[in-house]
Amino acid sequence: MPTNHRVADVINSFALARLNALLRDIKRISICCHARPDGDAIGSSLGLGNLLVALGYEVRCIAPNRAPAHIAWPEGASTLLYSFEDEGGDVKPFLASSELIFCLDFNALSRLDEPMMLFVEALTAPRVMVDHHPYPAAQFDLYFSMPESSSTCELLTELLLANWGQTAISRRVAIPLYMGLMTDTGSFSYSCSRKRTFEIAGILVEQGVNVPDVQAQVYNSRTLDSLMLQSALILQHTTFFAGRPGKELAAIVQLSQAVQEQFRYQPGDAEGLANLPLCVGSVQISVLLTERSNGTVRVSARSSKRYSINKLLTQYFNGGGHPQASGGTLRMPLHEAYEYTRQIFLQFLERKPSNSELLES
Ligand SMILES: [Mn+2]
Repeated sequence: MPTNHRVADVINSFALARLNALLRDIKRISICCHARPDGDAIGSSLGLGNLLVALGYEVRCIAPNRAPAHIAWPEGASTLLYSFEDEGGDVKPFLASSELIFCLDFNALSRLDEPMMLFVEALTAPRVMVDHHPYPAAQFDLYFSMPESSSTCELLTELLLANWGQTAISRRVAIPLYMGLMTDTGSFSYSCSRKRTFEIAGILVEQGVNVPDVQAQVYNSRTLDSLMLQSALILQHTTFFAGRPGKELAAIVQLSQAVQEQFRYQPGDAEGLANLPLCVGSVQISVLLTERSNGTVRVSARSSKRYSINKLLTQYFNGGGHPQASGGTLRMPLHEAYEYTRQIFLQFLERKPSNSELLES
């Protein structure tokens, strides 16, 4: 895992001065987020995009892949949001002629996935990273990195407050930022929610966010297929293991290509699925294995506060992330990925000294 020591881990006046110098006398700005964008990636992109448009810049938010509908609704999405894979709105010429590139919610260019990564890597415009994942790569010109921040949207709001003040956060800036804050924290339920997260949420509400409306747009806008997919996966394609019968400690959900076809799977349909087994009292670790059409398997792992899994994901799954929410990729068929994952987590759970504490409960 590459590390970098020039990283500014707080929003200090030196970093802000550099940002403002980069923004001076330029016109065209691209905002990029990670592949298979989530609420935090799209929310931070649109929040910053709407603010920069209000300041007079020409802006495009470019995600590697198309954003699912449940997160692509905030104002600004229809005019600013494009995907590299669709190549709509001349994204390549726009990117190539951008004078500044914001990189939001990712810490290494590889998170753009190959076609877009290779394209962006070759550009000479300065890159400003704003992200809450630990260990950023040495691929950016300016860093706003804060791993203790719940989400990129929390950190970005902090940055906007520090540089432009609360009045610059209009309703159309606040709504997407709140969406990302809400989705990355599981509606403020995950361990990443801290005092400052609620303060930031309060500021966004003060700027005009309608809380139940955002909640409904994101979570009550699913298709029947996606609900049926989720139900079928839990009923037929989830294995609970480790611990004692009835008190299993771990779960693996397998989302095969066949099941994806059966339920007309769309990106976003599995939203929240990796977390779902954690709602069982005994379950401390949950893994979603998604079979991709290119033959690889996407690994999405979640854990309770008792276990930190990001190092394990780096070591065994070509990935990484947050202590309680990490991802990776396996280059093997799904059934092998399942066996491999089960073995790794069985060993991990057996090795943990905190197991004794678990047996008592
Ligand atoms: Mn995030």
